[in-house]
Formats: sequence, C-alpha cells, structure tokens
Amino acid sequence: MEEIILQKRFGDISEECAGLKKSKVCIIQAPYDETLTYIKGARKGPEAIIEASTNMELFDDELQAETYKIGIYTAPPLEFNAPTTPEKAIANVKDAVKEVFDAGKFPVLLGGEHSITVGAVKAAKEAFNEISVLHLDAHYDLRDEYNGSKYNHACVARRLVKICPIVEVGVRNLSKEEKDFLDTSPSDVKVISVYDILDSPDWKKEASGALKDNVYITIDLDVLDPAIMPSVGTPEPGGFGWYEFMDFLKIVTKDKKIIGFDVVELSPKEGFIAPDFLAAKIIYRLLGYIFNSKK
Ligand SMILES: [Mn+2]
Repeated sequence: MEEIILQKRFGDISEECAGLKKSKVCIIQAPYDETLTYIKGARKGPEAIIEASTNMELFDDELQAETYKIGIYTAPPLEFNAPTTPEKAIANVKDAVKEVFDAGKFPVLLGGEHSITVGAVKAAKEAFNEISVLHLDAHYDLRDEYNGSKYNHACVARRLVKICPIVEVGVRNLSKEEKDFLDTSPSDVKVISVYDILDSPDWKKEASGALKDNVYITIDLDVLDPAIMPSVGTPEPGGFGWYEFMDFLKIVTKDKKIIGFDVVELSPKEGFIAPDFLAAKIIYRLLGYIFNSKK
C-alpha cells in the first residue's frame, strides 16, 4: 500500500494520527452503486460520510476516549469506471481489503451498495479462516438472483452463506423466495428479525452467542429506522433507534473479536446532512467500542 494523505480524510484527523504506517485502521471508500434498483445514489455515500465526519467531535463522550489516537488512515476512493459489473467491483474490493489485512490493519469499508460486502468477506475468510458475519439489515438479501445477477445487492447474504455462517439481525422485509429458502433450514443462517426482537428480551445475547469468535460486521444503514436514517435506497419502516442499535454493537464487541466492518447503502440527500453525520458517528463509536473496550 502506498501512503497518500488526503485533504478530505475521516474525522479530519491530524496527519500525525492519519498516516498509514502508524494507523491501526484503514478506511476504504467504495463508491459503487450500479445494481441498485429503487433509488440510486450510494456511490456518493463514502464522500458524504467523510465530509460529515470532519465535523465530528473527536473526543468520544460515551467512552471518554480519544479514539482517533489509534490511527485512522483514509485511503483514496477505489475507482469503478462505469460500466463495472458487480463481479468486477467485488474483486476490486476484495483486493483492497486483502491489502489492509496483509498490512495487519483493520478495514472499515464505506459503500456504496451492499454487493461490495462479498469482496470484503472473501478477503476476511482468507485472512482469518474461521469467521462469521453479523449482517445488520432491513432486508434478508437471500435471493439467489435479482435483475439477472447473482451479485445484485439483493443477493448479498445468499452469496455470503457460501463463504461462512451469517447471523441476520433487524430484518423485516421478506420475499416468498427467501422464505422458501429459509424453510429448507440452511444451517449457516441464523435470523433474528424485528419480530423476534419484539418477542425476546434476551435477543442481544442470543445474536452474539450465535457468532463465531472472529466476526465481520456488515451494516446496511436501512436496518435503522427511516425516521433517523431516511437516506437509503430501500427504506423500510420499523427499524432500530440509535441507543438500541449502539447497545447491541457494544455487546457484540465485548463478546467477540471484530476483524473488520462495513457501512453501506448511504444514499445522501443534498442539503440533508443528519443521516450522513449519523453514519460517520456509528463508524467512530464502533471503532471506539472495538479498540477501547478490551484494553
Ligand atoms: Mn437493505
């Protein structure tokens, strides 16, 4: 990896803490959205998250910590010259994430549409072997094929199951095809839907307990309620609020070794920055949970 210090970097962190060599974390920007079916715009997600993050307070009030001191390097955005097939985009992301693992660093991938997660998880599987994925999403994403592609954003979880076990949390929009697939009891898929959450006070421990020790987290922002996260391609009512969501992430980071994560599907709305800021804040606080709690 070649160090390029960007003018616009996550958190507007000082060059001292944003250099590649000393950084524990590497931010990878993947502005890809060619398979989106409802509202496009996720290609602008990474840029909007970085922009919003420059307005963040770097002292974390909840953790009483300056998380940025772990070093957070922001790599230049990956290039996807249209037309780029999802297969090609996934391969591109896989290479980028592999480079980060090879350098012994922690990848944070910014989407872009959800299909790119497949590339990251392939790289994670090669680097750690025994892993599972915590898939946070309003949608099950278990279709075998959508719009003629097996790598459409609506198929991401189905592709992930071929790589490692997954635990889906917060899902609430199921197609008949996906229901039929789940009825075959695939052993590598554990589902905790919003209806399970409403029924079970112990769902957080149950979800965490279903994961292997090494966990890659993929956050499709539509897992959150559209009231706080309207800037997504396929909004769905009845999602998580902020505190509930962050509390769950805190529990998982205490229980498991998180090896990397992504935040995908932010489709920023011009002049409406609260959702962009929320996405930036999830990333920074999650890094805080991961890097401050176990010391
Ligand atoms: Mn989704």
